Amino acid sequence: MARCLIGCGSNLGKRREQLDRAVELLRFMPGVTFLAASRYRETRPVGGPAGQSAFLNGACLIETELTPHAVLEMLAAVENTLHRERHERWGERTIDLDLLLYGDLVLETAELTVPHPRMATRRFVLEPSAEIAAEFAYPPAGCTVGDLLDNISATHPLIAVVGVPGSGAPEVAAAVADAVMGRVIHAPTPLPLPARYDLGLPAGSAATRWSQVLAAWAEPLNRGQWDDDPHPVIADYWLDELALAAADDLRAADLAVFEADFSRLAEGIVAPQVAIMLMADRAALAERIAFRSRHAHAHTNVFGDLATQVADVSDSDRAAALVMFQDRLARRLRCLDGRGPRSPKAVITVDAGDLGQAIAEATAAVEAML
Ligand code: A4P
Ligand code: MG
Repeated sequence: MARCLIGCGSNLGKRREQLDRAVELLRFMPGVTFLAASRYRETRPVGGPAGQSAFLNGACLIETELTPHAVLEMLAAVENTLHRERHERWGERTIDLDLLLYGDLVLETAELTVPHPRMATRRFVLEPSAEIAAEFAYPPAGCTVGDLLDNISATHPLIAVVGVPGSGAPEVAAAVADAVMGRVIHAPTPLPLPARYDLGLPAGSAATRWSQVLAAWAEPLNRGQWDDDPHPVIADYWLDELALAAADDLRAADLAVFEADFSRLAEGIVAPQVAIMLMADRAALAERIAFRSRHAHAHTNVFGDLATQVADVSDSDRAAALVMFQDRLARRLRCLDGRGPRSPKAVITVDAGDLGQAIAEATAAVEAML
């Protein structure tokens, strides 16, 4: 038997009746014990085409012997009974039922991702969920649903847009800040990728360079000078990226010094509640590196975060190195190599292949918090 948390939404037709019907149908499904339903809340539509009507959102808690895929099929059957039609992603719907959590399962298949990949920043999901299941564990962050709601309710949230050079993090951060009336913080210097990634940065004198960059990156995040502007702050970097890159570059003795500096500085800095991880594939990165080198003299800041080129390394090799670093960054962010004290509780992964699409996804994830 597994406990499941289910998110319900409707913004087309008789919203309340449709939600009531969905709850009713779930109550009488074979193999399902119904535990609780939240009240409904009216919420602003997040993402999707402009001009959509407001949603009613709620959540249900059930216990079931069905497998995760069978639960998904059951939800689809209920949606079909209530005339759910699918025209475009995030379009208007009579009913939407999402499997948010299935026990403590973490699963990623083509048809089903559990926990639901966008739930951790969604107030329209977390408020009704916390009402009926605040103690339900959210395994990716080692916390509860109630903690996730508290996390996005921080009075002065910091959102880190995280990506390798060329992923478009500065552009995405600036666009998100614009959309939510937030303040943007750009990395004071580019991420100095280690010499072994062969990106044309000078090797040697490494220890000094890393500690200078660390001081520069920590400065805007210093708790002491963090003003009390209530708007969200969107940074295009995460301090821990630096630790990860430095660990690749420094010799053991220098690394120990750097790590001691890092721990000391990190105590006084603000850690992000939310991270948006931009994932670009090798082809996209290679294309951007080539674009950047052709337009190096033009006044464009598109992908301005790409390190300067060296002639004898091909764009594709550099892109491959960046992809390697990106994978490690994603693992660190998702705590697959252990949770750190500065790890954000909410991590939203966004495909950075199409920058316009990435901006829309990232903006929707942040708007959903507010
Ligand atoms: N799928 C994978 N994992 C799951 C899961 N855990 N639960 C697949 C449910 N479905 C899952 O879903 C698309 C596909 O996701 C399914 O075929 C299933 O195999 P869908 O319901 O057909 O389409 P959708 O809901 O438009 O897509 P998506 O990406 O699930 O949408 P989201 O992210 O759930 O967002 N604003 C407010 N205020 N309230 C809302 O309820 N909902 C959305 C939908 C956007 N904005 C909203 C709301
Ligand atoms: Mg859905």
